[in-house]
Amino acid sequence: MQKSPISLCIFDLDGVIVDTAKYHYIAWKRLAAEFGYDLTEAQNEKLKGVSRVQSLNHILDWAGVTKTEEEKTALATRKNNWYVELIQNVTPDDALPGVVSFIHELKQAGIKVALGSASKNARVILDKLELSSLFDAIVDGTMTVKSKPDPEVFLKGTELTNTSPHASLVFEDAAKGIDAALAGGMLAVGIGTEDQLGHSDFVLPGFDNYTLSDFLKQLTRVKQV
Ligand code: B16
Ligand code: MG
Repeated sequence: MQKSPISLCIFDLDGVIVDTAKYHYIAWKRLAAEFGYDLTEAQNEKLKGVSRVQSLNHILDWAGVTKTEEEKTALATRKNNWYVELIQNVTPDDALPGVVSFIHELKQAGIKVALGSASKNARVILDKLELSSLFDAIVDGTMTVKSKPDPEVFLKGTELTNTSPHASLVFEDAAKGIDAALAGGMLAVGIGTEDQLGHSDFVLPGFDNYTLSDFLKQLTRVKQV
């Protein structure tokens, strides 16, 4: 098999490894209902990859509600408590189709693997999925100051694994995450649809039936080696 021009693959968590967006939605919807606002699924889509505080600010804007900083902190904490309760139900079976075997293939080929997630709960979720030990580095929302589209979360992954951003590639389901990877000088693969993620180097619907060999073929098309 051909050699990979990529030494590190960074995976976003929510929407790439596991679908926790449904739990974020339940918790945000419950919170919004408290101030009489009905959060829609379409709005929840816009919160993917967005930090907890920024998500709350968006919801308050949409609802036309103003809160003090103190109230916002209390609201975000309440939402997170509900979310944490919901993610207790996550099991290894919740990993999205094909992603775990694809990660194993990368590792067997000597390609490092890192997590780059905006979530402060990422480690708990990886533990529930029983995947933590697979990662050479785990970067989560507790380790960053700037949110995607800033590349900080992914650049930390390259630093922790001693890899150049130019030899790194990010798998992301959020448009802002793709922007972050490209801003950091990495290749970016969108997990989702062309219409949302058309600015990626290439787009996959997911990892179901996706192999290392498919990946290497697609890489040679986008990267001159
Ligand atoms: P938390 P990702 C993101 O995860 C989620 O997509 C986003 O909806 C959430 O608000 C954010 O994490 C923060 O999560 O409240 O658990 O810190 O896609 O970057 O893995
Ligand atoms: Mg995501």
